[in-house]
Amino acid sequence: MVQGFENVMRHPLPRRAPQVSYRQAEPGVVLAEPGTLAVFGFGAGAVRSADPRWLGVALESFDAPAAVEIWQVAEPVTPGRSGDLRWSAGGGWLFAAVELDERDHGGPRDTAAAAYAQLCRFLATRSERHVQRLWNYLGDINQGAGDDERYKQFCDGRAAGMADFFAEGFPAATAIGHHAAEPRLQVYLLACDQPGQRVENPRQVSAWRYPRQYGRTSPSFARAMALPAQDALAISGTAAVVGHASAHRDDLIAQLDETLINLEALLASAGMAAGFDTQSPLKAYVRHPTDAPLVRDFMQRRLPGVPVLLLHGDICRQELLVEIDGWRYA
Ligand code: 3EB
Repeated sequence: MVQGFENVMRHPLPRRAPQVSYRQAEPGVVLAEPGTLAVFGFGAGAVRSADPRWLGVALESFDAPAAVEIWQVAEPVTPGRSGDLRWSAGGGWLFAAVELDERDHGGPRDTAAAAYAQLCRFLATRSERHVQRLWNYLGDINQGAGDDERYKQFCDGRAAGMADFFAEGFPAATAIGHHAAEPRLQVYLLACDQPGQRVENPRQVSAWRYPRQYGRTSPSFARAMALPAQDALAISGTAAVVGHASAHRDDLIAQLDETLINLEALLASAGMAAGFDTQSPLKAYVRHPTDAPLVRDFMQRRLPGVPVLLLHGDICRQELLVEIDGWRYA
């Protein structure tokens, strides 16, 4: 019907969320499947691919053999490159990734500024400019004291590189430290041609309002993002932070308990049913490799059946031992 068509043009159907899953598979096989927007491997041993949709994340997996993470959409996907960026787009969705060597940019601040400036410049040329979710991985994240800590320098550079691109609000994000030999900053994102809805956690001070003690530049992220069709929640890195303070120093299990309470609070805040399920892939970033079995046991006990990728990563506050991020489909 003509009237229906016009209505669709003015109020396009919300874009269905990409399907995110973990699988034991060769990247080549998954990249050949229709609708594959991105594929991620983890750690130095991951099989490589020259496809722009492939990203080798600089975090080691505690699982052997390590799974790959797959993003799939319902429509055909076009890959491309632009400067240091690799990207792919299909069905209104966009994956973009940039990897920069800090030695080419002079430290975490200027590297983050360069990465974000490139990403924002590219996004401005695209219809898929509504960033839903961002991931940041940088080396030695806790090195340096006070405002000089590398994470805080990264926060300064990220904000400078973003400039006013996220003036209406930040996307959901994760920032984790890796232990790769090369000082690489990896930033990748999921964007859409329709806006999502930012979600905050009533138990936590919004990160962009953290008091001065956490650095010159408040971290630029929302606690979660409800994707345009409200059919999935993209959950930012979530740790044992209550108010703005870290809770349960030196107590791994208490931090995990607190983190689960925060995750549930986010689901409630998003108006979603409680709990995670077999369709809700999560990642647990574990600071000390010796804690990995304890984290795995905890997750299996408290979130049975939930796919969890266990990764070795440093949380951006020295006292935090574990952080969880991921997805909940409605
Ligand atoms: C926190 O709650 C933990 O700087 O992008 C979590 C998620 C954290 C994202 C970021 C930092 C970031 O403050 C740290």
